[in-house]
Amino acid sequence: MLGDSLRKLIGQITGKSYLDEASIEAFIKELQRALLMADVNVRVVFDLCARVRDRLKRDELKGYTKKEMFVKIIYDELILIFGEKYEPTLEPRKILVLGLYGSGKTTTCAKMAHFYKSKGLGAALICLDFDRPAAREQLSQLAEKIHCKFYTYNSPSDFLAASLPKSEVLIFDTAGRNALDSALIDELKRIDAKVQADEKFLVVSADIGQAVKKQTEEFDKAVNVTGVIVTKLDGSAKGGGALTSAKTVNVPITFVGTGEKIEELELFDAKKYTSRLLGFPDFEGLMEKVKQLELKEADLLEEKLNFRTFQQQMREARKLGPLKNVLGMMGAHDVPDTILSKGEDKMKQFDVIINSMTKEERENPELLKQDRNRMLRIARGSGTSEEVVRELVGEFNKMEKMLSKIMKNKNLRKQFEGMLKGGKFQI
Ligand SMILES: Nc1nc2c(ncn2[C@@H]2O[C@H](COP(=O)(O)OP(=O)(O)OP(=O)(O)O)[C@@H](O)[C@H]2O)c(=O)[nH]1
Ligand SMILES: [Mg+2]
Repeated sequence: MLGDSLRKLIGQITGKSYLDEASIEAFIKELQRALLMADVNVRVVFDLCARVRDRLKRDELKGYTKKEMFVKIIYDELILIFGEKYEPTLEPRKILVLGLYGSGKTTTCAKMAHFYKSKGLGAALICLDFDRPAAREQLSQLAEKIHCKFYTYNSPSDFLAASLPKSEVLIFDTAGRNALDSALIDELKRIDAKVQADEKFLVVSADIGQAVKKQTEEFDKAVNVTGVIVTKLDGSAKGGGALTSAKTVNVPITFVGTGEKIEELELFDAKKYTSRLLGFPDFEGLMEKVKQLELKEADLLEEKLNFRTFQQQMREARKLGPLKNVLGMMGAHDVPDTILSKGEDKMKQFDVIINSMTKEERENPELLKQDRNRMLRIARGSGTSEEVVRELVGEFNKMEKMLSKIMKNKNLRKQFEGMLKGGKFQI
């Protein structure tokens, strides 16, 4: 799936301790590959990659690390190729639904009627598929199911848009074809002239592949498409083509179908969709958190380490919320859940233990390290055991060793970052 490959890529970027030109280029190639595999149009992919390269050179870091900036640029640019957030007009209007055979027109008409009804509007379904008697039956059953009005005609000449209610959302289902041939174009043009629709939504199935660009352009040329609906997004790994085609003819993706059921229709929101693809429901919030965490790391390097500062660091890390997301963002993708949840429990225990120390002990770790009686007292006072206190001292020692090494060697500072990001250090 596109999401899988993108998440893997983001993990690799954030997990890398140092980004040089060569690795950036390799990651961009990987991004290119992931998008092409998902059937995103070649032109769109190359333009996107060019913009990523360009912004990497141009954009100020604004407090982000280069890695975060890289991820953020990818995120921003993906949003751009998917479009925007669709805000439907919640007023009576006429919506004409077009598309090739089996793309999901009829189902989507009913889903949309259900959607507008849920927003308090009246909705009616109108069958303009004169090719198959079964089409009429299908839409009529759906109308019944969602309790909305249904209109049908024996032939195109019987149909008169003027006789339809004016105060409702009217949704017109049309006939499909194997391809957009001249017969279909003529029929759609005739219908279009009669209906005088406010919206003309082209329905494309997510698995359509590279053909989508040409198809969207042709429909647009024939009847001026105003929006695209992508269906079957639940079943395809290749939705990238369909989702980016709308942008190429400058219309929005309006709705996406995510299943066969009436309720399985969503308003499209490029930001939300991209965040979901990358595996971060609240991407911007997360970026903010990671930035804070990195600043804390910087503080840690400046400040003398003792149990008081150690405790502060742990608390900060805990405040950041779902540790898995934060560590994931920092590249520690391989950290299994069990270690993470154990990590959080441990942190709580460590916190209580540090609270049971005297102020002196907190400021002077040496006092504790050499004195078993103190350890036993703290274990009793915190309701833990000597074993856990020793574990805390052990963690503290590890951190201290690491920090003193870093202090002696500037280059190691970078490695420290990498180590935190590689998940080897459990906070
Ligand atoms: N999984 C899934 N199936 C869908 C979705 N939308 C439609 N379908 C299924 O796709 C099939 C075709 O849907 P229709 O709504 O009949 O398509 P159509 O474009 O009206 O077809 P024609 O009128 O024959 O051109 C049906 O089996 C639907 O249940 C979707 O979002 N997800
Ligand atoms: Mg149909």
